[in-house]
Amino acid sequence: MTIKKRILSGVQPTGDLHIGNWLGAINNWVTLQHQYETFLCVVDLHAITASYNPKELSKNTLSTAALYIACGIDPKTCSIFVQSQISAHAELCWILNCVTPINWMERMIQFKEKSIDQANNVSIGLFDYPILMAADILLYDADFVPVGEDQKQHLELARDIAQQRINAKFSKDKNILKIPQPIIMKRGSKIMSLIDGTKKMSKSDPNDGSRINLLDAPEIITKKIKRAKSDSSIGIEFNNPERAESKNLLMIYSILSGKEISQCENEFSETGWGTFKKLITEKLIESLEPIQEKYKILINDPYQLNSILQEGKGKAEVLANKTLNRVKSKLGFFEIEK
Ligand code: AQP
Repeated sequence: MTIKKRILSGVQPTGDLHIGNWLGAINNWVTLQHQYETFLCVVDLHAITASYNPKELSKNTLSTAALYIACGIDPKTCSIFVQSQISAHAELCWILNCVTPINWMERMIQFKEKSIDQANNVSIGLFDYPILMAADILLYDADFVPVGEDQKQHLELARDIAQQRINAKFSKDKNILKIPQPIIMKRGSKIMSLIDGTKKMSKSDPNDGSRINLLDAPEIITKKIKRAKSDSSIGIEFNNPERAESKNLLMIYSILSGKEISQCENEFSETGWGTFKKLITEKLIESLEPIQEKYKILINDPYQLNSILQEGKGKAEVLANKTLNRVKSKLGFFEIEK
């Protein structure tokens, strides 16, 4: 029997999951889940790095897990778990904090971008976000991490910390931590905002009209696409740098329809925005309908969801504690003799 390579990934329960999270992350996991041993985390400790509502956190955590499954993740094949349920994440994060130079962190683009939005309310947690993410990945000896464009720099950091600050410093022979490789998914790796094609579609954008949420009703989708930014040109193009919104919507259409970008470009070379918006609205509604139906069933069965998360926790915890103990032992922590 060949042993499957392992992947790990996750989404923050920071609000309503949108088509960027789906097409850029979850949809790729669905493709990869049978080829790899798959661990999927709801990263709730990351979700508190910006201001949040404690009344919503637990609800969003459950809803995110339900959406993984509604989008096609098979809980019989994959381990789905909640990050805060496994204390090894926070513990390894602290150890990694203590070996990572601060100037490595000052380069992190996502921190710079997000701290602008948060003005005077930037937490140490937001600054530390990439190290917690490194701990998430490294705890599970992940071989691969499927990442979108926006997370590439964070994975690079995780690799550097593991190699240069742990393995090279604390072990002469065998690696203490496995060095993960990225799986860069090309299509959908950056879905942009509906109201500004140069900005990433994001859960935390205060304007709900900037994104299509996975649970948006058909009439909301219709309204959002109607109001989505367009331009005065005829034809929906992909490669014109002046037309970011056209590129973004064509990309979304191409993924949802399963057609190549070039095929879509030909199909819509003479099409006006009004017609194209109608077609993409129909595609979105049709694609999200089965997800929404499955979600409704799952979220109304908290007993089943809990038992899936309980089982995922059990499998994840064994691996996480094993890695944490290996790191602590190599880094010189006291161990009680048995
Ligand atoms: N717009 C996007 N296009 C493609 N992929 C995206 N992802 C997020 N937005 C897009 C991918 O979704 C996964 C999980 O994201 P996350 O929730 O952990 O954090 P994020 O990247 O910061 O996502 P958001 O929606 O922008 O959340 P907030 O606003 O809370 O920060 C990642 O794999 C990411 O690449």
